[in-house]
Amino acid sequence: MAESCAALLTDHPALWKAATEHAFLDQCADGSIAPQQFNTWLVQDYHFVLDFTRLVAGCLMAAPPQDFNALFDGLAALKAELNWFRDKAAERGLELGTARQATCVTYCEFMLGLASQTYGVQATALWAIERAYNEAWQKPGAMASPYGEFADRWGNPGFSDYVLLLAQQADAALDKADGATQAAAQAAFVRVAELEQDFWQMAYAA
Ligand code: HMH
Repeated sequence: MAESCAALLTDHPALWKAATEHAFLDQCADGSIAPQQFNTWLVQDYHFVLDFTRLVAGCLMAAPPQDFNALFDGLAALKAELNWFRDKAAERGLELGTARQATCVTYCEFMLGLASQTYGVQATALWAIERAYNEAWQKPGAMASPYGEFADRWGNPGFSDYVLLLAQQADAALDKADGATQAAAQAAFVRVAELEQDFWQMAYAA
């Protein structure tokens, strides 16, 4: 049977739970996160989103025309998101030129490496990365000020719809794909889950 986004989630419950639940998020929800830790995440995630944007551009290079509109919408949202990160960093007096931590570098290299994979693998990774944040930022429930704005960026219903569309596109690609692409898509999903878990932890390693 062909791999699908729903099957990837049900086949790896513990891994996905670890990717989408973390003390960092719980501490944002109850307001107890140390500002330094939140700021560490913010700066590193800005660097992450720069290379994530390149991943989406790579998907556009490989995608069938019927998938273009979702990717255009994704890129437009990333334009707004990168400007929003710059605003948040300025409000907090943060230096975005700060070096990337090793975990961020590893995640960025993984994302750039996806460009040499087939579209089914790229589409699966794109979905998994967006799904991770969509789920993670919603799980703790309403967040203490000022973190509600951050939770809403990835937890809002429009973003959830976008994630569902990305799953449909990945499923359509995987449905037609050979066994090698399906195996590589599963491996990419597992790697995303591992890297997401590491990324939350990185906030505590400044
Ligand atoms: C680490 N994963 C990470 N950062 C993000 N901004 C997203 C996923 C969603 O774009």
